[in-house]
Amino acid sequence: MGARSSATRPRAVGRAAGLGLGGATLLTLLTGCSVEDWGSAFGHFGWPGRGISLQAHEMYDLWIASTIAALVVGFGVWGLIFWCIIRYRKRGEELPVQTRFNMPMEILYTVTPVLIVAVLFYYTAIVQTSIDKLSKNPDQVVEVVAFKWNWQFNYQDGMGEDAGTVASTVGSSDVIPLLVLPVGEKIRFEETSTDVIHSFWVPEMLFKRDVMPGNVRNVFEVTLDREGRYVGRCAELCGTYHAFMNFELVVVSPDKFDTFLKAKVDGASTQEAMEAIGFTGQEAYATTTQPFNTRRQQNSWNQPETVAAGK
Ligand SMILES: [Cu+2]
Repeated sequence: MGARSSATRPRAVGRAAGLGLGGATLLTLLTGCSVEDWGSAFGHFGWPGRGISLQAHEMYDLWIASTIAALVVGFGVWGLIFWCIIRYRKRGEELPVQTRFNMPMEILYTVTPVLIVAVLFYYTAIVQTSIDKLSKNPDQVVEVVAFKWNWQFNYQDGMGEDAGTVASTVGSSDVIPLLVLPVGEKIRFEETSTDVIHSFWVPEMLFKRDVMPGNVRNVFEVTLDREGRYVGRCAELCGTYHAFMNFELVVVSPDKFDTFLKAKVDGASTQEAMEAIGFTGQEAYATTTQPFNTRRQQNSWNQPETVAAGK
């Protein structure tokens, strides 16, 4: 009697744990806890939040949901490992019953991983297709030109290499370039590099894409949905001043954007155009690029002192 009850106890514990886990999952589904609630409870699992574009939200949901699914599977596996270690620990010199080729078990642990991979693949393919989708009529086309070691942003009047440039912003050794864009509009980015491979990266967009030299033109579209100012960086090690290759994305209302672009078209500098939409003084310059800035003369270790002093 005693032996029997000690054998059933671990099984009951395992069953209760399984029920608890399933119950907790069901409860969160029924109480309507969103993926974002889960994400913020765990510090977004390393990402800087839910992002600032419709595309970012899709990637965020996929990332958080698959991480949680991985953790659930992980805890299940760890639970089984520890349960086996304790339940079947060595108790004497007698060799336990040797079993092998348990067909249901073999099938179970072949089918389960295949199912998990298939589900992950399915959702990844859906999100990836959506992120890469290009529309026929984007609201705004920006040509991103990367070079050693800065950025130029050309506002285009059409798509493709033959389109004309309406206005452009370029960074220098002293001024960090600003990329001003409207909220809620479909923006098409067309990337090209004049020298080596760079990578356009706005961490808050949860997205980066390589900028290739030559005739490879990477194109993607983004609809921004949160106004604000966000740091942008080069994410491809491209040479000596790679770390200083920063820019700032300024997301404003469509009205402000139109005013900005009109000022640029009329010949204003980027800073003057920023003042025209209410960003005066220091706000007309990049504010988010710390701890790195592009004032190379002051930060560089291999410049003559005269250069290091300023001009
Ligand atoms: Cu670069």
